[in-house]
Amino acid sequence: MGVDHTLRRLRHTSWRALAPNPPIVITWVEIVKMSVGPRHQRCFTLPVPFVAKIPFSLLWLTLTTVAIATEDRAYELRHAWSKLQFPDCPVGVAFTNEPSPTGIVVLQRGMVHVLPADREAAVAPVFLDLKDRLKDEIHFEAGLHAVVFHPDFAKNHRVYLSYSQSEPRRAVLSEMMVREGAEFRADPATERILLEVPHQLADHFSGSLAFGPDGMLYWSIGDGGMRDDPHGMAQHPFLLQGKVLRIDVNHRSGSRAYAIPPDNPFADKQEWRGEIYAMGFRNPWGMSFDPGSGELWLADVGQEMFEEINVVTKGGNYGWAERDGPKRLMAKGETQQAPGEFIDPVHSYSRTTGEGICIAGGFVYRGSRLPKLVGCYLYGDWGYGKVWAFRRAETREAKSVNTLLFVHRENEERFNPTQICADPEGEPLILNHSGWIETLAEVAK
Ligand SMILES: [Ca+2]
Repeated sequence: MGVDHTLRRLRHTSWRALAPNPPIVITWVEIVKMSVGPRHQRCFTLPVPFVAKIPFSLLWLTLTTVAIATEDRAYELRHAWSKLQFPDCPVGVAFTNEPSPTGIVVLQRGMVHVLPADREAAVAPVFLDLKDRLKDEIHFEAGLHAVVFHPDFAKNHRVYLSYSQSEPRRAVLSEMMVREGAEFRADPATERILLEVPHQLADHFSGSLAFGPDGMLYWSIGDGGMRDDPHGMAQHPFLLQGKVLRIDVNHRSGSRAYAIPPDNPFADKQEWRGEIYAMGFRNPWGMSFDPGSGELWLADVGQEMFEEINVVTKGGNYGWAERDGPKRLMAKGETQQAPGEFIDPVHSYSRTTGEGICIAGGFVYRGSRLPKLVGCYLYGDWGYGKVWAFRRAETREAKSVNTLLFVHRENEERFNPTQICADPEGEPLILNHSGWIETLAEVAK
């Protein structure tokens, strides 16, 4: 998951502010003023010397106070399953590609449950229990990251998993079977490891999975977890970190447990890993194909400036760690870059103006229940408890529109969206860190 960075950044900032000679200069501190009214939210930027004089208690208060909105909301959250609060953080959902789809919810510490067709059901049967396998995956972003069904699941009963492992630390992609005739449950004894990617730190795993309309499996992998990607892994053509991979799970090439599609952008280049579909990502989280256009949308959690949304194209380079959102990464200074070398996000928002602190992607809404949102990319911010709809401009002359749909209020149930997904009807399922799965409803006027 992409959320650990938020907590670490706050802690680091506090300690560095308290040190007599901060090793890293703090350039701003956000103070969010709360008041009642439509223009409720203001941010102040304080210069560094002033920050250094703020007592610890006040500094902590300012750094951990997040935006509390009080303006009217056009949309509200409702529990999508009224009686199901899971005892762990939901990080993904997936549905079989059948006339009557069956859904599952993936919990970070290793359990996967069937989502009952009855939204009033009180019990969600177990689909997979990997708790024992993941017992050492205790860091905030470690654990199970995704489980998806093969597009031909009804025939081949295969599912694909993405999770972290330790000793040695790595990201794992594997295949598992649901045994025919038995209860609807994946069998760990059938697991086949497809790919393992070494990982430096226990964060920035990314780990999103999606089958494309082309039948290929896409896997996003983070940059290895270090600040500024110091070894340039996300830009390295022969490393899989900081990339979106595209593989064919129905065939094998060489001694691989999968095949490299011959139309992958670097399939025939010896100095490149043929699995790479796109590159230059930090900690991409929330990957989905727009069923309308077939485009691949992917959010990328930022370091300290920008949270971004990308539309990923074959062979595209999305900039990390040369660029941070739509700008040059500060640590890279004024070094020249070739025009067109990197693809900027279709939308980004800033941490420095109180808009949010940790993006949670996201899907393009093609449902029917929320007609004003058709064609918009729905996404959220984990830290601030926000949900937005981003409508991309259709022409060069037009402007994209980003609309805030929902903001968490202080006196409400905890709301930290970890991912925003579509159900089989294309309606939103907003995974809440608290264990609930929410959906959106228009507020009656
Ligand atoms: Ca980027």
